[in-house]
Amino acid sequence: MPAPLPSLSFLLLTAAAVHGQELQQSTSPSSLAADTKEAPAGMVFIPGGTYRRGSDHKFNETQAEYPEEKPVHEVTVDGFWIDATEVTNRQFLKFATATGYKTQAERGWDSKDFPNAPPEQLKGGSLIFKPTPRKVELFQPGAEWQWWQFVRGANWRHPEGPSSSIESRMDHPVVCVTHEDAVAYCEWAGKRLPTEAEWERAARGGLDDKLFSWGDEPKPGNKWQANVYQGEFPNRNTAEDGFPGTAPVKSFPPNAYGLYDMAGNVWEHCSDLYRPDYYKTFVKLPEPKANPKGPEQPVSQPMVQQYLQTKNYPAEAPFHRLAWLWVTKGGSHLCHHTYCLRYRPAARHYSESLSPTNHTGFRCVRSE
Ligand SMILES: [Ca+2]
Repeated sequence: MPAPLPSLSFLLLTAAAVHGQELQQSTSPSSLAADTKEAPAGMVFIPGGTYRRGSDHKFNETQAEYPEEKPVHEVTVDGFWIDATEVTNRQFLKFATATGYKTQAERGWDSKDFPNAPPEQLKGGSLIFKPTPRKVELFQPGAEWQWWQFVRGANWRHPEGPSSSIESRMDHPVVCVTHEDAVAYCEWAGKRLPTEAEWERAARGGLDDKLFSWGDEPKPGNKWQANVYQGEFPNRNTAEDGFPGTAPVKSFPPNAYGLYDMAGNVWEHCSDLYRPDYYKTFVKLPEPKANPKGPEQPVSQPMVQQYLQTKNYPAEAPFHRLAWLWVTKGGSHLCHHTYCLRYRPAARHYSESLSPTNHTGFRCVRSE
């Protein structure tokens, strides 16, 4: 079964009053958008065209399944520019300094959105990975709470909590940022988040039907091609690839388009809403299918859990935007082949803005 992302959706269970309400607008730095008449430095042009999106790869019986990637189908995207690397702490600091922007994890949550939540639960923070002391059963319901903890005061400036710092990690990807935080940065930079279709086009580097962004071999030449997790997840990280956590961007070879860390390191926010059945509905749409922007109706994590069990979504009333699921791509330094073999271009996962994590970041694109 797919490994779920831990969620703070429980906040919403005590906040029925917010259903149907719009999210309070956060500080928008768009008025400070940079003047970018030409493609900025650090971007790579991805040619437009048609490619085969998704994967129907047959994994062995010891591995998880990834039905959300099926069926494989053709998608056409226009050419676009994309950042060669994930947005770094150095870059995000420049944005935050210029605009005064505070991320969701820094601001915390608004009591108007969660009138029944205890004040302590509204303080800002992020989900932080903590290794378990011993081997654990990975796939039982709620198993992920054994290695994810919500830490007050954990945010992009303090990725493991108040006593941690990015001082020695300025070239690492920024983490603990939500979809909205990433959008705010993109607007300031005169860019935008990639669509899921653009992201996979870029990650494949022209290699349709290949398992990884470098080919089908997990470890060609006995060399790790991405910052992922080695050893026994989640209790023993051997960091055989050299990095027990995030790595500085460009620490591993680029793909054929010259893009770094399209596999592993941190999950990357896309502009699409996430639905696990999106590809199944997409292939039934009438032509043309160029430049798809994802499903129109959001789902929440509880809705997805019910869908995975029953193949039907609950008839749920409109729910808070903070619980909308947004697509993330690429996998992270916490992906292990037995549990989350998602450092593949076809892999799909999600974020919700209730749950910033210290293995999720982003990169930006610009239209041609
Ligand atoms: Ca690693």
